[in-house]
Amino acid sequence: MNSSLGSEIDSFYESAPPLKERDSIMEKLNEFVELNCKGTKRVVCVTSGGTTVPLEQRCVRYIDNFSSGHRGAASTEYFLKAGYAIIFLYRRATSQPYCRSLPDDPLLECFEATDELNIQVRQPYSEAVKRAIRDHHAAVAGGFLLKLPFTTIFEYLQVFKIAIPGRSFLLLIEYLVLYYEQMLQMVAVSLRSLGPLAMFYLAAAVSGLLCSLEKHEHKIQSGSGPLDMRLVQVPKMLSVLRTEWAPMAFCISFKLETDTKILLDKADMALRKYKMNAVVANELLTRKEVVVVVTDSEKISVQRDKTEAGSDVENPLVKLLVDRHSAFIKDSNA
Ligand code: PAZ
Repeated sequence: MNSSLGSEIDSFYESAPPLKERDSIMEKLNEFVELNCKGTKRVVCVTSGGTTVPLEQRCVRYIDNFSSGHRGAASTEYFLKAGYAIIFLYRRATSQPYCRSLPDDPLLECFEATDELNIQVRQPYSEAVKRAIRDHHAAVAGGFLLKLPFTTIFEYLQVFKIAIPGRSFLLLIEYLVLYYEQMLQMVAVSLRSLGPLAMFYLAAAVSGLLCSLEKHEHKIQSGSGPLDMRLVQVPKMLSVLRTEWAPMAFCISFKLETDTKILLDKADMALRKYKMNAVVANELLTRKEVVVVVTDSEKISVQRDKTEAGSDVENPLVKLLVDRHSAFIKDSNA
């Protein structure tokens, strides 16, 4: 990592508010790692939803992002089906695995009281609710699905930094590395050997811009005339992920554009710049129908199967990436 990027990242983490619930997140991660990071079990970290950018330190208002979290939630289900253990790093109140077929407005629509004590699922929803409960509980109770929520860009990057399985994944908070190595020696060994078995599937729409917080501690007053706001760039963590945190993992990032003319070029640039194994290119309006997987030698168009009711593009996308991950693991072990 070049030193100017290093100091940018240092000052980013220094200016970030401390992550709440760090200890309980660490505890959950430790349990997950102990259970899953052994043998040939594959682990994928799926990021999902958009990050917010607070405008004030004591935040009343924030800039948000359109992402619904559908991509991350649907993909998580398919990765679980393919035998992966998942760290699902998601924006609070966005789509959740196994809940996509349930109404969210309001969820109570699904239920009715039969008498004072009993509640039952209404007929039209009964199959969907049963399936959602069964599959979700099996994944969580089996320890294959660890859900970690975030809202702000700060939380996202801090949890992300902790969540990354890799020997040198914590650049800045060394005590956490020590914590891992001392407390869970077995986990550290298995993390080291996890290498290519780990995948990163970075579907979250992470804000690239950040409000310079030193300016506004308190609520911005709307009566004080037009507001000049300075948005600074968030340091690009993708290159650090690739070079420092998880150099041996299989890394997939996403590129969203609204202008189709620049989409593939931008995906190509990201692929090379951040040394990703693949970049999934998608356009805002058609993102649920088609994506293009860009690798160093191919551009593969992946489409939703329109002949199948309820189908989605994440199903063939995850199948393709699981195949590519298998080939990557084979090559890395050769
Ligand atoms: O969350 P969603 O299903 O509504 O949308 C998915 C997506 C468009 C956010 C994702 O596919 C993506 O492109 N994420 C990266 C966005 C970016 O920062 O370019």
